[in-house]
Amino acid sequence: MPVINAVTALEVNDGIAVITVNNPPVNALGHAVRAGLLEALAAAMEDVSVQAIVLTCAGRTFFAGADITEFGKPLQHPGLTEVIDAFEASPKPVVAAIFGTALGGGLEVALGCHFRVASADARVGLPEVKLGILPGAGGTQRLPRLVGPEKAVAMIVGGAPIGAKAALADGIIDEIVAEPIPGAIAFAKKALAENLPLVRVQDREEKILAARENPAAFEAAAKTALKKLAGVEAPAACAQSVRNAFTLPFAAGMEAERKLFMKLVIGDQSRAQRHIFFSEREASKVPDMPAGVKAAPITKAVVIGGGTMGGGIAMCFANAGVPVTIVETTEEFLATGLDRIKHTYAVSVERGALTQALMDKRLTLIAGTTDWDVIRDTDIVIEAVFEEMGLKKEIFGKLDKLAKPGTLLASNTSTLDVDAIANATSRPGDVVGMHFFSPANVMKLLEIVRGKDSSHQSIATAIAAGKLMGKIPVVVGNCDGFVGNRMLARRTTECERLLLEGALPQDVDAVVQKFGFPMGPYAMGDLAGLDVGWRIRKHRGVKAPVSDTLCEEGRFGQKTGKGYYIYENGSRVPTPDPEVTKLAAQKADELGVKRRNITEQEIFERMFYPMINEAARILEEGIAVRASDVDVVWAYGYGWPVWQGGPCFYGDLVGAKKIVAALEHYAELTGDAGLKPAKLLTALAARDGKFGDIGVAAKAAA
Ligand code: T1G
Ligand code: NAD
Repeated sequence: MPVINAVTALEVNDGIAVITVNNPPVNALGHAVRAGLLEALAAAMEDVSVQAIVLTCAGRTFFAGADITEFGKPLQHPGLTEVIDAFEASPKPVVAAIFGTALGGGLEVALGCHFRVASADARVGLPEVKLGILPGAGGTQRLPRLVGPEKAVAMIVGGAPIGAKAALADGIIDEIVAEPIPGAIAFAKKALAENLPLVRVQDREEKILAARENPAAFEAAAKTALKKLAGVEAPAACAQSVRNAFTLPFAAGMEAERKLFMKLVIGDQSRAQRHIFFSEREASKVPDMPAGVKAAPITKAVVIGGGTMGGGIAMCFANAGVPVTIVETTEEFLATGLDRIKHTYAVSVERGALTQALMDKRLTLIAGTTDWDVIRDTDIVIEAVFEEMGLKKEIFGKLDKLAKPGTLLASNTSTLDVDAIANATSRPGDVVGMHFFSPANVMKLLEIVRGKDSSHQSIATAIAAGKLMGKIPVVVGNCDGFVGNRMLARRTTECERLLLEGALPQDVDAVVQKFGFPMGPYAMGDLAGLDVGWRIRKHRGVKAPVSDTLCEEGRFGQKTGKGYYIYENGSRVPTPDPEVTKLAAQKADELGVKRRNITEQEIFERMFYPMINEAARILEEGIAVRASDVDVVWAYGYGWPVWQGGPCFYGDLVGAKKIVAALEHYAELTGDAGLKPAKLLTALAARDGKFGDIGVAAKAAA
């Protein structure tokens, strides 16, 4: 195939020019691709034998968007808009042959073509909002002209891709074809034979006229799409740009889109979201993993314990098409666990998030037993029984006797020593922690806890199992609370102190929510159940006077109708309870703690800086190999807003110097040595350094 440049080729056959881009892994529209496309188009224009053009890619997907690694760097010409305008202006029909994903700039290129065909499993979308930007090459101006402003604002503010069938129904693609390239060639020939008009999408006004007359429907759709996104810049910019599509002429709308794009792409929120995009992909790369280590296949699974977590983990396997068996102590507990799974699926079907057929199929993959013989023939076992070391050791001892060699043995423990659990077997190399987050069938994060004897293959297999279940695996070291819970414990300690010193739960929760968390620490405690933390504190001999008393009074949170808040009549809405303030004042009096007005700024600093400090210790100890891993843990396991980048990314925005100064102040104020700045943080402050500069370091040098 004649080569245009390193990533672009052009082949002419029977009057049809096929332009193919090959830029692995996802055909990102980097500079070379853009230049190659323009050159290929010019060549096809010049070649009089060419009557129509097919645009496509080689490899696993159509263009997956602009090259995100080029953002923030000087633009190299031609820009994407220039390329799209040239294809759109072609007097020869241009047909886009879509397969895999046409995302962002990839869909924008396709919208610049006269026609689009796609394979049945293709997905198309404009996910730029997930990177803190908006479509910057005409997507907000062309898509509304094809699907109408209401649908366009939902697609662009939401960012989720849609399937080929829906895209056909919406008029985004013209035909679903069995084979993308032959299908596109056939379509091009039909266009020539039937002399189909080459209407540029930018000239199609019929779908935006109604909104121009009466924007009420659009404004309602925009309002719905923007719900719960207050304070996030990109979604609002996306909605405004779609509004421009029917209130401004095309060229003015394009200009406004470019301005919004340039403003967002240099902003902290987009930098934070791009940081999370690349960090989640980096997190499962284990620096010392020898080349050639292959994950063992996962074709069947067993979960020990069918409770809150066991049930959710079993659903993850079934959702991934892997047959799974739950082992419980009694038929009764088994029935309870299986019923809970059925109920969870039924709720998804009711909400339209799952078809009845898929629910039924998944349920056929989930079995239950009290007979441990099932362990003899499985590829992976995940234990999710009560958080008691004795019980876990007993279970792993039994697994050691029954499981065939090479079976991955994992514990879902949230706090216990994985090495101690592994040493209850004769094969500690086959043991890892696989720490899921509740609800396990929903939360994306999976902390893979590497024990001191965990083999590279066990780690590789756990990562593969996590990806198979649609999780974001992060490999962490073994310590108390691993990465996430260890940092959370610092915040929980401050929560107890702030109550004693005079802060109200609703004030602290408001500060954390204002930052972007879906829920504040007290409301989250009430949701998870205050008894979980109480059991762990008792186990460790740690006191929390206010929270312990609440638990002694049976106030476990939502599940008992009272915790830090009151939940009237089973509602999930937290209502402040003056009884809690009274209790805190009484405890403060007993402990001689002086109560005072605490500013929002102080609440903010004590909610976030101790966690960032603990992240520095975690990096010092090599429990996390990258600062970005800590950010991924918090973004996907604890609700840290992605547009705030994660604890380490955010720490860099604030600056180590400021954080160290504040921590020294609070360490003195509270007498808590745990608040003293970590060596690494002090070193970063001294050299004006950033977590982001640390990169991969087994033990980050202070
Ligand atoms: N640019 C640069 N690198 C990219 C990339 C991109 N757009 N997409 C993926 N990669 C890298 C990724 O980091 C990884 O690298 C490898 O490719 C495989 O990705 C003007 C401005 C396409 C669904 O937001 O959603 O267009 O780790 O592991 O699971 O309006 O990648 O191997 O070194 O994710 O099969 C809009 C982003 C851009 C889509 C494939 N596009 N990509 O998923 O593979 S903004 C997006 C994805 C834009 C225009 C604007 C997914 C995927 P490494 P992967 P995957
Ligand atoms: P749970 O009490 O809801 O369920 C535990 C289940 O284990 C019960 O159904 C019990 O019958 C079963 N079980 C106990 N002993 C057993 C045995 N010998 N054989 C088979 N089954 C047995 O507890 P959970 O909340 O699902 O927690 C399970 C594990 O997951 C704990 O280690 C916990 O720390 C961890 N975890 C919990 C959460 C959470 O938010 N709940 C989050 C992450 C990790």
